[in-house]
Amino acid sequence: MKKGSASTVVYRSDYSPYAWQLKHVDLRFDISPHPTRVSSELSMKRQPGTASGSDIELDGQHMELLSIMMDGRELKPEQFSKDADKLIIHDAPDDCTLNIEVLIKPHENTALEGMYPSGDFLLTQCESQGFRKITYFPDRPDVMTRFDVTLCADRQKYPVLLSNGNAVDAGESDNGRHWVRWQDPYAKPCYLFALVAGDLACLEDHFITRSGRDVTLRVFVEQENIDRCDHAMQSLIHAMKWDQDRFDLEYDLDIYNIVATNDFNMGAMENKSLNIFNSKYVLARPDTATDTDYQGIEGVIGHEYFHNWTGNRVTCQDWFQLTLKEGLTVFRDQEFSSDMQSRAVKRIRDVRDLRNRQFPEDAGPMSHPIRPDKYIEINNFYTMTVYQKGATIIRMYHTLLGEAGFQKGMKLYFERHDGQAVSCDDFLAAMADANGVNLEQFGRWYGQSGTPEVTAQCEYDAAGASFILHLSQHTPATHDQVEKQTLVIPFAVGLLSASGEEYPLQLEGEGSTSVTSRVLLLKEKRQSFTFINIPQRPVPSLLRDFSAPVKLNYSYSGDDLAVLMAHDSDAFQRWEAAQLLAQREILGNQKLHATGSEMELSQHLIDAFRALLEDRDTDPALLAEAMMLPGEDYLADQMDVVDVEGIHAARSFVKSTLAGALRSLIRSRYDELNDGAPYDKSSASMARRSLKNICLSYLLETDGGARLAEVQLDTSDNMTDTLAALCGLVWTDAASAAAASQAFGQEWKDDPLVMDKWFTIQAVKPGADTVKTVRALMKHPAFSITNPNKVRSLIGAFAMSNPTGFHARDGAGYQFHADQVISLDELNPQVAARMVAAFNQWTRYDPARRSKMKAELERISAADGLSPDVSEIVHNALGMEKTK
Ligand code: 7MF
Ligand code: ZN
Repeated sequence: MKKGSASTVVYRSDYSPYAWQLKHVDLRFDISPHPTRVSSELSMKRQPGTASGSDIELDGQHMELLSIMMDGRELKPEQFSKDADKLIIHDAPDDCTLNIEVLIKPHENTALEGMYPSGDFLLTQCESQGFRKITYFPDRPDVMTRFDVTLCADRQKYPVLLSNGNAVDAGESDNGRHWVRWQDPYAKPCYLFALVAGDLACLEDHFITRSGRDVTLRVFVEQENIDRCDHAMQSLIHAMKWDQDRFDLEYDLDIYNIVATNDFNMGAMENKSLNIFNSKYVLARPDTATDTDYQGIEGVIGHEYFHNWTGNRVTCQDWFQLTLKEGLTVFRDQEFSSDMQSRAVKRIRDVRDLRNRQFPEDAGPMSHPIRPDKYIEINNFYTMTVYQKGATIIRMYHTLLGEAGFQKGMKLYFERHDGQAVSCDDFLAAMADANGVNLEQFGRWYGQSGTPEVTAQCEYDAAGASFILHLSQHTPATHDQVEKQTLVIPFAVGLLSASGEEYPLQLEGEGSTSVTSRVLLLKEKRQSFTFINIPQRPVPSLLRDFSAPVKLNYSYSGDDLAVLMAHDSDAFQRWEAAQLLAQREILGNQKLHATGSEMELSQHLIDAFRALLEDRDTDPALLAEAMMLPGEDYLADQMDVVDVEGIHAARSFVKSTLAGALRSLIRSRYDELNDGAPYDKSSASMARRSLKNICLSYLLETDGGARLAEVQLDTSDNMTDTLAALCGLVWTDAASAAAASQAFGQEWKDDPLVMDKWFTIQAVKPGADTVKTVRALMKHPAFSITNPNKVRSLIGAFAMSNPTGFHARDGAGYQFHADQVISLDELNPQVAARMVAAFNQWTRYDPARRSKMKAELERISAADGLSPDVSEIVHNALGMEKTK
């Protein structure tokens, strides 16, 4: 389905309120696959004080208009005008009622936006601008109204009929049809509307809120999945309790429904009281879902639940303010997961994600501030920047104001804005006013793109027992913005003695203190901080807990890193030191590889890893994170011109050399963790599995490793251990790999989520040949180009997570990928736009690869009827050349 409409740029500065108030809307859906009839009644009132002109502008696309009435009279052709995107009603009275009837065709909808089928049921996805494909409506988040919805469908085919709010009435109609009437008492923007119709099974439970409200909780899934809903339900109950305990926020309706679908463009959607989820984030059973899946479900269920206050009760004035709800809700789901699991491990994973994915985005052609100033296709701005960098900016408020101050700000935010559509400025004002502080300079984080660099220099005065920390900041120019301002950067530090004790941090001019970790505020271009009563030259522990989303320039000595790794009281910092050590080792070897010299491993890293393997006190999940070498993409990001093969070779060399040097220690840790205890999903067990499987991945680099993996595969009672063993065999090209993979594929051929894993394992196998495997797998019966999960797990995984495959020298990976983007764009522009972003870093490669990628971008750009989604990304990517 092509969008067809011309690309136009939308600017944040052009915002103006809608001229009409929508007092109420009544919708009726006569549901059948081809087509569905949608009847709406809109009660409109002109906003007092708006400019004259009495046209009513409604958005609408891809639908057949059957009739329009105003105040009970059919409109004559001259009373309205209509084009591909809009319906304009002329000369409307100040108070009027519109009745509109349209036909839509859910079964022709492959874009999965608006109303569409999944399996045998029908559902909707409206954020951000999908409602305009359902009926003519002011499709903008600042138009909030109460919805009454009647769904009418065949009882046999669609026994379950769901929408937002409360089911208030139901009955039978002719021809075996039935109807259900839903009423949502809260005004909401139309992007939060949803309906679901089908033959779904449900798991039910209850949650009694703090004030005694008995909420019915239901998880709806296709019949065969009913035994995979328990973890989602438990996660929902935990989320509801957590939001009361930590944020003082309670649920506000008597029903909370969750529906799982295999066909979804993204993770999940927070529609009021009717969340819709990608089945990946609902369905779990020990034999089908990994520990990462279980944690992902908890996080996403939490995220959508938390939106009920941060997003639904208080929503966004316009889509430029997306980070208002998303950055804040990601911060809330991160805190939820931290409180439920291990805080340090969660922090490490979030920071790794930000560095691996958001930093490159911000240095590339799609660079934008967390609150963008313009867009062509808003769907392209659901980005790592808006979500993940947005969450770090909320985290910085928290760091600056403390938990109590932050909660005071949240309370004022809800007092002022409940029921409103507001802006990021309103959030900042609530935080500032509640705490009596000025956050004006801090507000620059909303408008400035790019990753700031902070440079640290240390000076120790032995005679004066003082230590001076010189900090300076600089934000490099980005593709979208050249001039950069000075930011407020909360910079957390500690100072350690050579034997690992932490010194009290007393700044010059202050009284004595026992505090050993503190947050310095870097507000100027450069600032110096003098610490006194420091008896020996200390090892600085800088940017503790990653207190700001910046790149730190500081050259730690190898000895400093060893001290931090062994002793820092901040677990995040111990991990960071291990990563820096490993990164140096790998990048050093990449240089040797590039000059044709023999690669070598220093004793430093071997000693560091030995210490990890002998550590019996630290959380095994943290040890596992520390043993995980930096990824090839992150390493690539540290180089001016990416050396694809060199990075792969150096990283493999470091891994296998470590494995060889420490083999017996790794083996004994593996054996100790591989204790045959039956599976359980406690965090302690997940932690042990993660360390066990990291050990296995090292052992697979040594003789006999494959045998261990084969035994683990045979005896495993859970998907985490199974997948770790299978991945290990496939990626190391073990003799048994092909048979093991074939057996797995056969066993799970009818299970879409497990088959996604199977596609990914094969798609990310390193090497220039993998493109052939991927091409062949596209013909597998379990693959489907119209299913976003399949596209992501095969094509996406290959292009984004297989550097030696995608960047194969002959350009076969690029060509394959461009072909897929072009055919996908005709079906699902949103997913195609996500895929084409694999080319965004093209200018960072050698000339031969650059010109091949550029040629593919140009080929895509020239394709017929390209969607605005793909065209915006490609256009920006090609524009990158000028700035290089
Ligand atoms: C956790 O934000 C973090 C982010 C929009 C769709 C879900 O609730 C959402 C929706 C996109 C990208 C990431 C996420 C979501 C969307 C997401 C989900 C869980 N409002 Br697009
Ligand atoms: Zn969200």
